[in-house]
Formats: sequence, C-alpha cells, structure tokens
Amino acid sequence: LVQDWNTKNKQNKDSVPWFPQKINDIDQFANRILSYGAELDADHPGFRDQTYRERRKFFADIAFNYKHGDKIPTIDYTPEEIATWRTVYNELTVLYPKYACQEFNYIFPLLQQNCGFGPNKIPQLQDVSDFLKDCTGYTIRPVAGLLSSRDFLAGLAFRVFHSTQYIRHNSDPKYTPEPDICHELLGHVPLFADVEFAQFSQEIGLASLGAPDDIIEKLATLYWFTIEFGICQQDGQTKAYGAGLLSSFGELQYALSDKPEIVAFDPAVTCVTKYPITEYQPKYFLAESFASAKNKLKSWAATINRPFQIRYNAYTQRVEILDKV
Ligand code: NLE
Ligand code: FE2
Repeated sequence: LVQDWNTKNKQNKDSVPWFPQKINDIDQFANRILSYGAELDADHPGFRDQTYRERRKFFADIAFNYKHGDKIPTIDYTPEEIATWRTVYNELTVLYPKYACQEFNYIFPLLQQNCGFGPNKIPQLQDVSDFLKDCTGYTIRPVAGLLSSRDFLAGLAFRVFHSTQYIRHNSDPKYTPEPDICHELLGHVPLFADVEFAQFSQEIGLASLGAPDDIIEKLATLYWFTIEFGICQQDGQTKAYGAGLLSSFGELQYALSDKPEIVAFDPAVTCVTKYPITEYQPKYFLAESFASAKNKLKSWAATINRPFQIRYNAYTQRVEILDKV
C-alpha cells in the first residue's frame, strides 16, 4: 500500500514542500501559469494583434481543461500558422546537419517518417506523445504557458513533458522569448526520444521533488544551460543540443559563432550563473561531450542533501519515498 508521504510526515510538513507522488497528481498544478498564458504582456509581439490573442485564449483553454489520460485535442492550424511553422522549419532544417549534435540528427528523420514532421503541416502533440512513449516512455501534456520551475521540473520526474500548443507570432519567426510549438517540437522532442537523454532529464526532475527553493533554482539554472541552451564538443566541433538553440534559427547561428562567451560546463559554477530570458544568451556552457554533460550533472545532483530518497516506479507511475535511517 502506498502511503501519502506528504500527510504521513507531519513533522516535515513545513520543511518539505508538497510534491506530486503519482502521475495524475500533476493535474493539480498544471494550470498554475506564471506568464504568457491567455494574457499577453504589452511588449509581446502579439499584444496588438486581436486575432492572435483570441487564438492564444483558445489554446490556453485546451490546456486548462486537460486531465491526465485525456487525448490531446487535434488542432486545425490556420494557413498563417502553418506558414510561420514552414519558415521556422525550413530555416532550421538546413542548419541542423552542421549545427545540431549527432543524437539530434539521428532522431530527426524518424520524426519525419513517424510523426509527420515536414514543412507543410504542424505535427499534432498526441502523435508526438505516442511516438515518445514508444521510444522512452515520455509523454506530453499541453500547457498554457510558463509553469514555475518547481512544477515544470516535477513533471520530468514522471517523464511528463509540458508542451505549449500555440505558435509564435508571425512577426518574428527567428526568435521568441517564450516557448511555442516550434520550440517544443523542433527543440525538445527529438532529444526526448533519446534513451539516455530521457533518463538524464528525469533525474533532474526526481532531484527536484520536495527540494527547498534554493535547490530548485539551481536545478532550473542547470536545466537552462543544458536542456535549453547546452552546447557540446563532437568530433572536434561545437554542436548544439539545447532546445532553445535548436528552435531558433537566429540564436542557433549566433551561439555557434565567435560572438558569445563560451566557458566549460561545470555544474557547481553553472548552477549559480544568472541569465537573461528575453534575448540571446551572452554566455554558453560547453560540455566535452553530450555524455559528459549528463554525467557531471548526475554527480552534482547526487550531492543534494534530502531527508529522504526517491525512486520512480514505472509500473505504477508513482514515486516511492524511502526514509533515510
Ligand atoms: N528562443 C527560443 C525560440 O525562439 O525558439 C525559445 C526559447 C524558450 C525557452
Ligand atoms: Fe524549452
């Protein structure tokens, strides 16, 4: 019998923040959106575009009503939305052979063959979720906008990836500060199909469960400089594996030019580095290899001190909490 550790350990109630223990607990927090949900800020490129704002509201409602186990609704993307996708897709796919890491380039054709990736159609999240589930057990949940770091990372513990379903405003296809369907599908999805990367991402998620705020911030920063903006050496060349780079044809070229500062990836240093979220990164962390980034992060995560241990049970889709003695 699985006990609810959150209520059982009353003495820890104040010191250990609530966290999901089974996969459908995610329903309880997936609607806590920080920004960029249905309401767009005044500096957002779509702020003055009433049609775009209404469309964003439509997508936000789908995400708000979504419950674990539901099929993700199929979207009839408009010709304008498909045109934006086509621009992003065509610009990026010519860059990938030179700029993307090998793992990414290995998986990309599989997405073209199995999930309808191509310039003329925006792939449907449910199809992509089914594909990922088959590859690594990852599934997708639609989300209306940015979640808190704590909530977003908790999803990864269950191999659940929160994905936006709307597309960026057509006025600036080469870069958007907020995630959109191009970012999720072209940036994140390919590597979530990689067995080791999937495991690496889940480990960040498991490390975050019940962690204090300062650790969450460090994990979120590490996530930012690896899964979002990581670069690595491969065969003597610098390649991108971060999703924020792989979905922005502006930043992808900039990141691998001689303009930004490049420093060696070191979790202890990286985790306390500040970063901007609405412009190209001034600094990237370079891993000796993709595998090295994963190993270093794993070793760093192992140093986090928690009053309990956590292990994921994939049969029950629950986390098991083991008291330390
Ligand atoms: N800047 C990225 C893009 O344009 O695709 C999105 C980053 C989301 C964190
Ligand atoms: Fe992202």
